[in-house]
Amino acid sequence: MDCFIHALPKCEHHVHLEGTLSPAHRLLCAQRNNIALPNNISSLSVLEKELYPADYDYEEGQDGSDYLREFLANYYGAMEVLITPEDFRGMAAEYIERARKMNVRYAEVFFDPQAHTSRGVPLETVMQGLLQAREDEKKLHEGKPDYVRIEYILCFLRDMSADSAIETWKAAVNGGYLKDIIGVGLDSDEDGHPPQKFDEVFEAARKAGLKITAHCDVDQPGCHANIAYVATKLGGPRNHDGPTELFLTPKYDAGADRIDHGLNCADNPELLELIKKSNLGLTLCPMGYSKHLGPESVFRKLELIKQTGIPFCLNSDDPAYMCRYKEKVVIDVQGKTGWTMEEIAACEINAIHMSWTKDLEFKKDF
Ligand code: ES4
Ligand code: ZN
Repeated sequence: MDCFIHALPKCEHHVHLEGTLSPAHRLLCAQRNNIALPNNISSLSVLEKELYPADYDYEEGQDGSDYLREFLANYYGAMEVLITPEDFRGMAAEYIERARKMNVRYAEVFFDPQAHTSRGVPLETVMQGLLQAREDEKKLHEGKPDYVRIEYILCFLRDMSADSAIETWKAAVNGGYLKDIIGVGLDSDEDGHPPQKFDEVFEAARKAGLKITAHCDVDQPGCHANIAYVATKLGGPRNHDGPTELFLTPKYDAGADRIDHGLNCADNPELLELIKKSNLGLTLCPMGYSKHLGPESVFRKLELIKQTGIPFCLNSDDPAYMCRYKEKVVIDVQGKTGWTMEEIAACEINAIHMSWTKDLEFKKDF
């Protein structure tokens, strides 16, 4: 089974590029930029042990109330070493290399510009690095069987202001970067920051022809209402870009084009019905929730969603922190569920249908 999962051509639609910042690259950037790591750590093994605890114990559920906030503090803290285009390029290149080794053939990757602009790192620096990594991959591998196609999704940080999101959007427009991204997303701390707060910026993105998605995290207050809003309203009226039988096309009266996470819809039959009617897919990250929700609850919800026929795919979220890149996520989900090869392959077929690229050629690789 593990060999089958390894060889299976895979897609990933829910991975935060900054969540792939490895201890090794973090140390390299810290040294290059003369930035001291917490506790003046200067050895890779100590950094791994102290700041990337491998205690991601999926067997034991634990109180998750502060889980996300604690995780986000680590996640944003680690980014202080990312200063130059080369730092961003290296981070993206490392993810692409890992994707290649796992037979991930296509990924739509989130990035968080405000996590950098708020530290004084301009959007141009971030984009230069990300785009260079993608260019390098194209130059060296396009046309070969191990080519990793990458699209970028620009995320707004929901715990920053709506004005800051608009400012970020304008910087992307003025920098000429809309052609370089496939969509926009919404991440960070959901508590007290419902999607409605970002109506204006999502409507602008939809009018510009970009795809739209938003995190509806797990066990966040208001998550059911947020899922309903994202599924029906986010972004305003949809562009009629025409259904094809090759891609999952949300209904024209749906809101977003996908939902990130959304696992808790399993607790609400009306919400399940709504998502099914809207023809939306969920980008689930089951191994990422197991730590705080407990595997029993996560896999019960996952099986329930599967039974409804709502399309979903399996993703890593923040693999450097959650100790599992895509291949290991699929292996562990299979281990927990006992799904057959056909059922595992069906998740990857869903992922193809849920993908946003207009490049139909990539389907040939699958
Ligand atoms: C995230 Cl797990 C999670 N939730 C919300 N926002 C995020 N950004 C990166 N990882
Ligand atoms: Zn996420």
